[in-house]
Amino acid sequence: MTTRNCILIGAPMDSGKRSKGCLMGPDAYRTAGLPQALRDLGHEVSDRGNVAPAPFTARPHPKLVELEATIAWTQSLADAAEAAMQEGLPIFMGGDHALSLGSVLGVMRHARQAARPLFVLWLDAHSDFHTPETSNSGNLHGTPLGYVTGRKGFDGFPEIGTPLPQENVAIIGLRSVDAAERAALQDSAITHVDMREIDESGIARPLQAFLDRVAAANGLLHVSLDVDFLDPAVAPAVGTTVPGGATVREGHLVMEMLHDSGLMTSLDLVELNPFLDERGKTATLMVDLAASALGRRVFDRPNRAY
Ligand code: HAR
Ligand code: MN
Ligand code: MN
Ligand code: MN
Repeated sequence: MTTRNCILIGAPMDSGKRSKGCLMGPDAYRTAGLPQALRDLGHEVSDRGNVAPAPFTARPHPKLVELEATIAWTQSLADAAEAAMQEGLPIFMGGDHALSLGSVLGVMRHARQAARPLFVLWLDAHSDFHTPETSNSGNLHGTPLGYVTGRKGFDGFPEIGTPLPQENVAIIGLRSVDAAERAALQDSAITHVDMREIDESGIARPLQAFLDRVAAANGLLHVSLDVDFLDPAVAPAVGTTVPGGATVREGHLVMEMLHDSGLMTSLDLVELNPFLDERGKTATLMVDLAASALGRRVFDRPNRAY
């Protein structure tokens, strides 16, 4: 198996939504044994500690939650992502999904320098394709795919340069999409796979089709894993639970296929809210999923009682 240089970056970002607790995520992943799980697979692992936001001044906004803090995190995380991509495989331990505003931006900058196309796999119940204008909630964790694909309205955020092409994005696991997002998604070239399609045809087929496109383009692949991709019965530690999500095995199969493809070059683990967990079961499952993405085979898994 190829040894990877895994760079763990804590992103205790909690500004992407009103309800708090994701700031405890990085330490929950450490406590659940993420660094050792990856070392046990033979990888180099360096935990770089936690990133902090760039300096900012908070101002009240009529709709958007913690806009300035979110912009400040986007700045610092984009820099951290861009730097880590030079050295190895960054794994962002979130933190809410707004952290992907920065992680994906930094990876985009790296891909541009490396002259490689970037692809993004978004594993989520939600499409996170809002703009600050279309968002009803004002929660910016619902916007990162809108931002990186170049939708308008991200005033004050770092310039993204050439947007990520819609064709290079696949969202898998959908079951909660707001009306404005649905309209924009249907008009887009983003691949979007909902739970009904997964129920009917399985998760492997659309994933493999996307991975084949990444491979054919010699692309980099950023994977963003939202806890709520998983069914809340097995992954309760998330503020935005939606019933009817991916099973434990569907989650592992995605990760195992990612490993076999050899294509993944960066990973976000987002939306874990340890305050809502049950005896660490969600943190443990997320660590196991990350281990599968880095080569742990189902045959070799430790015995877990989820
Ligand atoms: N679409 C809803 C909103 O914009 C919920 C967004 C939830 N997003 C999270 N989870 N990152 O994906 O408020
Ligand atoms: Mn999300
Ligand atoms: Mn979600
Ligand atoms: Mn469509």
